[in-house]
This record gives sequence, structure tokens and C-alpha cells, in this order.
Amino acid sequence: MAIEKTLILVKPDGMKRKLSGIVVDRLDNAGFDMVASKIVSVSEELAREHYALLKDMPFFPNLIQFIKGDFHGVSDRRVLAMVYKGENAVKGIRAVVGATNPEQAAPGTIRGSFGRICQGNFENVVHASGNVEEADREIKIWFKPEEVVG
Ligand code: 3AN
Repeated sequence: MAIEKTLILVKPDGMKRKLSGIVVDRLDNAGFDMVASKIVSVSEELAREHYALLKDMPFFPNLIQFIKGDFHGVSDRRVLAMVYKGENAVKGIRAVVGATNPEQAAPGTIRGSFGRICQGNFENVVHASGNVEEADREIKIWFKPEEVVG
């Protein structure tokens, strides 16, 4: 079993709906360890870098606006960025988070419990890295090495 680190974001929809505590609770209860966290006001540059692999998708412009909090009001331009660590953390945390489309996410997953589709946007509360390579890339984008413990 590999010890992995993965990036979790509670996105502006999740912050506005006060779901950050529930997300942390679910991840902690699944047995993973939080090793970094901070509140970030996401810049255009950070948003584009984070979603670089999706730049050709038709929903890319909305995705950028969404993660910046453009749809959630001035006081909700917040993302809670975290790194979690544990055995097979990337896959394990994806299982806790649920499918990308909140209407297809299994009951009991974070997205299945709290996600919704609003005017074509997936309001799916959290982001979790899709694979180990992506996790490494994303953690470096969001955190300095000294901000991650262990
Ligand atoms: P995930 O977040 O599950 O890794 P990605 O990386 O394929 O999924 O997509 C990133 C984000 O893009 C999703 N979290 C979701 O908000 C949005 N997204 C993905 N597919 C669609 C779609 N078909 N329509 C609208 N938004 C989408």
C-alpha cells in the first residue's frame, strides 16, 4: 500500500453553504490525515493553472468563474485548500467525494449528499485530485513545500 498525498478544495459553493466542517469530518472519519490547510481567494491565474488540463472543454470559462467565486458574492470568494495524506489517499478520497456529476454521485458520498446542478454548473462542493500525478502537480500549485507537514 502506498502512502499518498492528495489535494482537496472546498469550493465557493461549499464555503457559502457552510459545508467545510462536514467535508473535513467525512475525510477525517475515512481515516486520512490533514497535513496542510488554508483559505485562498482564487486568482484568475491560479484558477487557469489548476484547471489547465480542461482548457479545451466547453465548460472551462464557467469553471474558472466558479472556482474564483464569481457566482457566490463578494464575501464568498473563498476556497478551503487542504492536503490529505494516507494509504492510497488519492483513490480513497475520490471514493469519499463521489462522482463528478452530483446527480450521479452515490448516496453517502460528499457530492451525493450535497452536490447539485444549478443553471448547467456542477455545484459539487469539493475538488479532489484525480490521480497521483495530478495530486503532485496540484499540491505544488496551491502550497509551498514548507506549508505541508510530513
Ligand atoms: P473531477 O472534479 O471529478 O475530477 P473533472 O476534473 O473532470 O472532474 O472536472 C473538473 C470540474 O469541471 C468538475 N468538478 C465539475 O465542476 C466541472 N465539470 C466536469 N464535467 C462537467 C460537465 N459535463 N458540465 C459542467 N461542468 C463539468
